Amino acid sequence: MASALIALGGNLGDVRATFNKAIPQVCGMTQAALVARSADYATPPWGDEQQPGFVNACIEIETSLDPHALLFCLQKVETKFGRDRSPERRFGPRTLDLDLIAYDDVRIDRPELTLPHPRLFERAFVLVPLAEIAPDRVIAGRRIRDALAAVSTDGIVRLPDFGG
Ligand code: PH2
Ligand code: MG
Ligand code: MG
Repeated sequence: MASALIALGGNLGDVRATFNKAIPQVCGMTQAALVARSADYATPPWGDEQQPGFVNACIEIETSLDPHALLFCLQKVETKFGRDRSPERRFGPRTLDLDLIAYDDVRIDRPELTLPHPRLFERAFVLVPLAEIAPDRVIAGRRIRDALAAVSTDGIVRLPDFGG
């Protein structure tokens, strides 16, 4: 079994409800156990500021799928929750984004999949939820809590528990 870290994001529709439905589907489809789930965070849009704010979260799963098979499942779940890549602009609005951040200590450098995620350390919207569930995990030689300390978390707000 491998430990995979997945970042969730979205800014169209009821994103928190989407997360709550998508997470069990990811686990079911990837023969995975959910190890940890962060809180949801409201985050300012990064990369393309002309769009609504995002909700972001991270999960850790234990899976027996290899990284490519896992990526394929994540894309299927994205599509199921209304993700349509055809009209999408880079860094633009989306219903559900499921990004594979790390898979054990595996390194892959291919057009369809780079592991660990190449932009992980630039993105407070990934590091904040990740530091909640895996502060001492070392990815590409950096401890997540240290990577978080090096970025600005301005505008990121932890949301109260869902339904609470
Ligand atoms: N995802 C993007 C582009 N910008 N900004 C935030 N805050 N959160 C995201 O998940 C996000 C983004 C494209 O995947
Ligand atoms: Mg993304
Ligand atoms: Mg993505």
